[in-house]
Amino acid sequence: MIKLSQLKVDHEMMHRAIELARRGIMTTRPNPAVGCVITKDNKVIGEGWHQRAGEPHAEIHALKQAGADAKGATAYVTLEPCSHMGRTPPCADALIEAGIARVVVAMHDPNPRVSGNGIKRLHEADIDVLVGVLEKSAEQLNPGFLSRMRENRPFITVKMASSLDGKTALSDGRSQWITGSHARADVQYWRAQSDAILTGADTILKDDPMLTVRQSQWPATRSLPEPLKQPIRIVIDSQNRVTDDAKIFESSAPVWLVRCEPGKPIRHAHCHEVIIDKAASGKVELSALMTELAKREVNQVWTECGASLAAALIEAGYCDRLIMYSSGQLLGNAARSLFDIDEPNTLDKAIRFKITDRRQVGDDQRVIAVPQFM
Ligand code: AOF
Ligand code: ZN
Repeated sequence: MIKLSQLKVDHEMMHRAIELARRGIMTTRPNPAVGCVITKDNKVIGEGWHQRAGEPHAEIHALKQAGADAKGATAYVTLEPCSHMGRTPPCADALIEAGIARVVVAMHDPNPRVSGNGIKRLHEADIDVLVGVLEKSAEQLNPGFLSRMRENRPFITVKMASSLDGKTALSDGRSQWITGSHARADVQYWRAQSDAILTGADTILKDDPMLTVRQSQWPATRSLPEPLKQPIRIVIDSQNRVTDDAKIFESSAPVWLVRCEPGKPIRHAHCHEVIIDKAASGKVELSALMTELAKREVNQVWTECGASLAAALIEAGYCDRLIMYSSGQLLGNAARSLFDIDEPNTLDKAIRFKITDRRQVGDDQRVIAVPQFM
């Protein structure tokens, strides 16, 4: 039996480990963000977080700080310590070698190369292991990594911006700018947490966006990740309509053109074609695209697209989170609507989301919603 006072300390320390892990959410991909705290007599003697794939894991940084004092100490880790030889050696072995006596873990690592083996190794070395402390909060650190490991597809956030009456553009397509600069700065923060920004050829041809993370638009209240890792711009271009002169090619960040067959070559050092089967609709088969993105280690996708791709993603079940910004304007009946979906026959057949967060961003409102399965 663990004493109540020890459970309280365990929560506090894991809370700190989660805070540390959060520092990595914009830089660790394709690896998960992980934090670690090492304590002796309930006093912190080492802290660490994973910073970049290829560099040491959270436990290694924390062990280094703790030094010889790690013998007999407790380690708090937000993810099961790894047991495999990846880009770096196994953390479970490092904890054992350092003489750690107790390990508190927030959640299992669903990576099939680890998946319980890290914990098993610690048990075999007679280390006292407790799993599940602040598990829900730890899960929220890495929605993309967890989705890729569990569902074999990325975690997808569909972002849309509209007027107060749910319109995204005037009937002639003009849409810049419906929401204000604060909302656009907020978008920068979400882009920076994503491995990729997904859009369609229509948006490229109509709005000609750059889709990069830009220092000039970064929210003043947050620090810019250093060094900044630009997301991959993924464009669904089923009919090979994107050409060399699109603005996305003005940035050196990677572009993946998702096509059903090869098109005219693009002169851009980091532009790659990704060939995906055509669906009956004549468009890219979304399920095949998702599998391909998982294979390419894409964890989190942020979409900035039009009404038809957004609707296709929602209808295919590839929208894990909706982020909607809305301004105070009214654009009227003839203006374009947010989602290109058919009207349900009855209200109870409507696609439903559950609103989980709502806040003011500058002059606009931001709503976060998750799909509600009935
Ligand atoms: C940990 N601590 O801080 C992280 C872990 O290629 P590698 O060596 O970087 O291993 C990557 C895998 O290790 C990753 O897919 C995930 O399963 C685990 N991440 N594990 O013990 C850490 N970042
Ligand atoms: Zn590790």
